[in-house]
Amino acid sequence: MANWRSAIGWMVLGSGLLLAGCGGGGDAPPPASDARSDATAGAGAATEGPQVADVTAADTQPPTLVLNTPANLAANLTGRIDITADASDDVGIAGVEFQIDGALWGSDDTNPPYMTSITTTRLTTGQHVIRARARDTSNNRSAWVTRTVQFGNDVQVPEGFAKTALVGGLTGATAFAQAIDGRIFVTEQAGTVRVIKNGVLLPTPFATLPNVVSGGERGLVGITLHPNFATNGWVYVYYTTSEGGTHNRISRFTANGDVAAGPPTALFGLPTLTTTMHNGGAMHFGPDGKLYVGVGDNGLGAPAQDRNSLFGKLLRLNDDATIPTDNPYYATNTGNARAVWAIGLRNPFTFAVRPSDGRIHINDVGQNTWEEIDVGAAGANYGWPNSEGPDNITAGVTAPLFSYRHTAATPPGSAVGGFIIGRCIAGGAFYPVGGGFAALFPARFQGNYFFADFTTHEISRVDLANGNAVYAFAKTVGEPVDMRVATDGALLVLTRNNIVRIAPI
Ligand SMILES: [Ca+2]
Repeated sequence: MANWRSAIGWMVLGSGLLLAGCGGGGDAPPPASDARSDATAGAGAATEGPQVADVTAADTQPPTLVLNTPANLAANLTGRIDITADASDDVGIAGVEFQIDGALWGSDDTNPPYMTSITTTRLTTGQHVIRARARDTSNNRSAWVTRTVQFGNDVQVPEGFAKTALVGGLTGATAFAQAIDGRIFVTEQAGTVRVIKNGVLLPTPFATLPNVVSGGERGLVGITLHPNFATNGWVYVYYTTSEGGTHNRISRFTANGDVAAGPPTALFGLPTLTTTMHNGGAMHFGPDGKLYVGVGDNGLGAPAQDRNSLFGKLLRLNDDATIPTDNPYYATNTGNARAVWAIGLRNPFTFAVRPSDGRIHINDVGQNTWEEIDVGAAGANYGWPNSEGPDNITAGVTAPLFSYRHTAATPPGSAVGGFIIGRCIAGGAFYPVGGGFAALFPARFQGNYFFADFTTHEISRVDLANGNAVYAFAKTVGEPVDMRVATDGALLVLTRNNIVRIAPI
C-alpha cells in the first residue's frame, strides 16, 4: 500500500506533498553520599520534642526547593543522569521526594546534598518529566519543581516491558476491534475484514465488501463491535463505496462464527466525496450505547464549521443508525445532519472512549503545524479550519487537551508539546484503572491516555493525573494506524501489516 504513505502525507499537508516525515522503580536508591543520617533523625525528633513546641508556634511555612540538575529542556540525555536539588526551610528539612514520569523514584533523600539518579536506557527514548519537592519537619511540602527533558539512546519500550508481533500478514490494515471472547477483527483498506483467533490470522476473511473505492485515504477504514456483540453478533464498518456516487457508508454485518452471515445492511450514508483526503472512519460505542463516528472534512476545510454539513465532525447515532433525539443539533438541524455531535475537526482518523465514564479523546490530524487531542463534548467546536492546535483559539472554540508540533521548536522542547514531535496522530487508547484484566500494567500507567503517531512510530502517554504531562512510552517499526487495550490488558498497536503487542514481561 505505497499509496497509503502518500495519502497520509496529504492528510498531513493537504497539498499532496510528502514530508519525511517507566517509571520502573528507579535506579538503586540514591547513594549514601554522606553519613549524616543522624542529623535528620535529630531534626525529626525535634518536631516532636518539647523544646520546639514550648517556644514556637506551629510551623506552617513550607520549605523551598531548587532543582539544580538536569536543566529544564536538557536534550538527548544519555548515560546516568544525576538529579540534584537544594532545599531550605525556616525550621528544618526532613527530606526530598523525586518523581520520574509522575511516579515516585526511590525513597526520600533525607540528607543533603539531595539527589537521585537514573540510567537513561531504563526508559524509552524521548520526553520524560522529572519532579522534586521538599518536605519539612512538620510535613509541609514545597511545590513540585519540574524539569522536562529528553532521553537519547534507542530504547523502544521501558524497562520491564516487551513488544512482540501478535500477528503479521495483514495487507493495508486500517482499524481493529476486539470481542470479549478475544477475537480481533481487522479491516484492510481494499475491503476485507479479517479475524484473528487464538493468535492466528484466519485465512478466510470474515467478509469482503463489494464496490469499495480504496485510493488515497478512501476504503474500508473503520470497524467496531456492538456492545452486545456476544449475543447479537453485530459488526459495524465504515467504508468508501462507489454505489450511488462515491461516498462513505456505515454498514452492519451479523457474525456467524468467524464469518459474516450474509451481506451487510447499509445503515447510514455520508455525503458524496470530492477528494480522496481526510476521510475519517473511526467508530466506537460509548457507555451510553450510542455509536460515535469520526468524519473527515473531505479536504475542504470550511464544511467543518458548518453545523449542517456532516464533514469534519464527530457524529452520534443509535445502534440502528437512527438519530438520538438528545443530540445537540437535533432540534435545529434536519435529516442526517441531526447526527452532528461535535464540529470543527479536520480528520478524526482515530478517537477513543474511556469505558468507565464515556470520556472521549479525539485525535485530530493536523495540517501545517500541529497534531491535537481534543476532549469530546456535545456541541463543542474544535476550531478547524480557523484554529489548529493551540493557535487561534477564539471565543466558542474548545482548545485541545494536548498538541504537538510537526517540527522541533527552537530550542527543542520549548514550545507546546515539548519534545513530542510528529505529523499524523493515529491511534489512541485509555488504559483502565484497577483490577481485572486491566491490572497488567503497573499502577503508574493506569488511567493514562496512550496515543501514537503514524510518521514517527512513537507511542506517548498522557498522565491525566499529573497536569496532562506527556511521556515517551514505546516505538514500533511499522506505521501505527490504530491502538487499543486488549482484553488481557496488553496494549495492541495496529500497523499497516501487523499487530504489535506491548506488555510487561
Ligand atoms: Ca517550615
